[in-house]
Amino acid sequence: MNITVTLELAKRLLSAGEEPVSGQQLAEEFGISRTAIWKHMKELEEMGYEIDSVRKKGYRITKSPDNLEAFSVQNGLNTRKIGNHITHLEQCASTQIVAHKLAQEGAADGTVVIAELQTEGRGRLMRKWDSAHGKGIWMSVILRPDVPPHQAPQFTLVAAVAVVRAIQQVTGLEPMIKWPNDILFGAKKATGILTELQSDADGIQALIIGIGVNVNQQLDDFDASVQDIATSLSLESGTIVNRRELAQEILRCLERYTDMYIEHGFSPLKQLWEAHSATIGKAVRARMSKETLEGIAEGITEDGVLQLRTADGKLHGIYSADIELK
Ligand code: BT5
Repeated sequence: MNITVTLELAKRLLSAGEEPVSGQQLAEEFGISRTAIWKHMKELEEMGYEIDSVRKKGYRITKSPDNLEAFSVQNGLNTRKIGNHITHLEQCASTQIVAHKLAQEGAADGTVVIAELQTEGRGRLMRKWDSAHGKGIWMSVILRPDVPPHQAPQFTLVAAVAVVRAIQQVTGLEPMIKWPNDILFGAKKATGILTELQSDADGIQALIIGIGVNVNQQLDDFDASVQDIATSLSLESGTIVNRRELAQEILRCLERYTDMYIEHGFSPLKQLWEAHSATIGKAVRARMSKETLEGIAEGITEDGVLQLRTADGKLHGIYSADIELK
């Protein structure tokens, strides 16, 4: 059975929506027999699709499996550019690596790479990102904004707002953002964001925004090293969350908020970010490469720099650090 044809058939039926498509018509369009069409339908059912075969009228997909195949994410996505091109991989080392390569080869603004499994998912400073098979959303989005390189870190904050909004929308949960890149429930991390940059003398060539969302892991799906610090949307909500719906909403929100940022600057995003912040107003410890500072996180600047006031009354601008809430 040719899997590409099977998936093309799924795409064809999904684009027809509620309308059944006859076996005869599919057979003609695909240049194969009606029996072959029937066999592909059985194959799709094995993949987790639910197919209604209406006598005389044809086939209709009533439910898609929980996968992040490009066409099922694109179906009903309705974005202008983010997600127009999606590369979906069953497995890769890291979607960041794949996206960097695609960006170098000229991939369009808004191209997305999604994997079911990452064997070498990475966090900041080359830390490991645990990416269980089929349980999360492991994706990288290539953006080509016309902004100077020093604004790149703001995209991490914009992406955090987008992911929080999408999680709220799809699950009703209320996550918080810990500066700069963690999305938390209480003290436990459900999402990490990693923004990487390709730039040259002309400025930003591409931003690669890596988003890792723990969606349906149960505790023992996590690597032992993160079991105490990680959580998933399923653990928080007590239900299984539809990864496809969530991935779509993240892409929509990412488009909405990056557009807002590019048109109106950081101010409106700063307000949204602060509204979801777990950091502002709190006593924190900021570990940087050379020093550690303790104090009250007073806010973020228009540039997304964290403002930390130490006990001696001094205000420090923190550009990059690991923050511990005390
Ligand atoms: C991050 O780094 O939080 C950024 C994570 C970005 C992951 C995405 S997945 C798609 C794309 N492809 C990639 O290869 N990466 C991106 P950082 O702030 O450095 O946090 C890393 C730390 O989080 C680790 O050292 C662990 O302590 C913890 N951690 C690792 N996996 C986790 C998980 N699944 N859930 C919660 N915490 C985790």
